[in-house]
Amino acid sequence: MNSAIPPRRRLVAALAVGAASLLTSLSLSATSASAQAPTLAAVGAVVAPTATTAATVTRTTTIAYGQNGDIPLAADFTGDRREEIAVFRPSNGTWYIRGGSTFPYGQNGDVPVPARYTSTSGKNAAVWRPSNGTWYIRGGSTISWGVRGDIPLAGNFLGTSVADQVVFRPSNGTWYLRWQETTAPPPPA
Ligand SMILES: [Ca+2]
Repeated sequence: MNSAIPPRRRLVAALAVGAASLLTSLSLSATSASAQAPTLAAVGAVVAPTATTAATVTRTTTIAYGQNGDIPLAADFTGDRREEIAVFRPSNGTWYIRGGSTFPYGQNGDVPVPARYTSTSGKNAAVWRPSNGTWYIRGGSTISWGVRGDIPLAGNFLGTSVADQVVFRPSNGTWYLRWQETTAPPPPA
């Protein structure tokens, strides 16, 4: 068997065959890995898991909503306990709520501060206007609280049924909180 080929040449030939086989194998492996790799997600598509444990799967997604200059917001406007993706567009003072409504509220320069200010199930659209330190709550009150230069925040800091109006004043590092609460009725006369 191959007795005409000197032993050294047989060894070289065998190595060449082995190398070719290895290259084929690597090529197949690369093709296989490529086929399994997640493709670049289209907008809104869910990307294949990037990390897994026995109990947790991490997923990512991308959603195109809004444009340059918009202020992104996350709040449950619809009252289903899930936050909507939303943006406030300063250029036209309009709120765009994904899966919800689009409506004008506020003006350029306003700071959006959505929160549950009223007893509705969802959060109210609201803006704080730096020029006059006023809160404008859609479906609620207009409240003067804060001055130009303050940073407004909305949150339930006091544990009442609705959100408080809060401003942080950078110049003195002070928080100014405003809230409403029900007092006990006066004793009978
Ligand atoms: Ca919602």
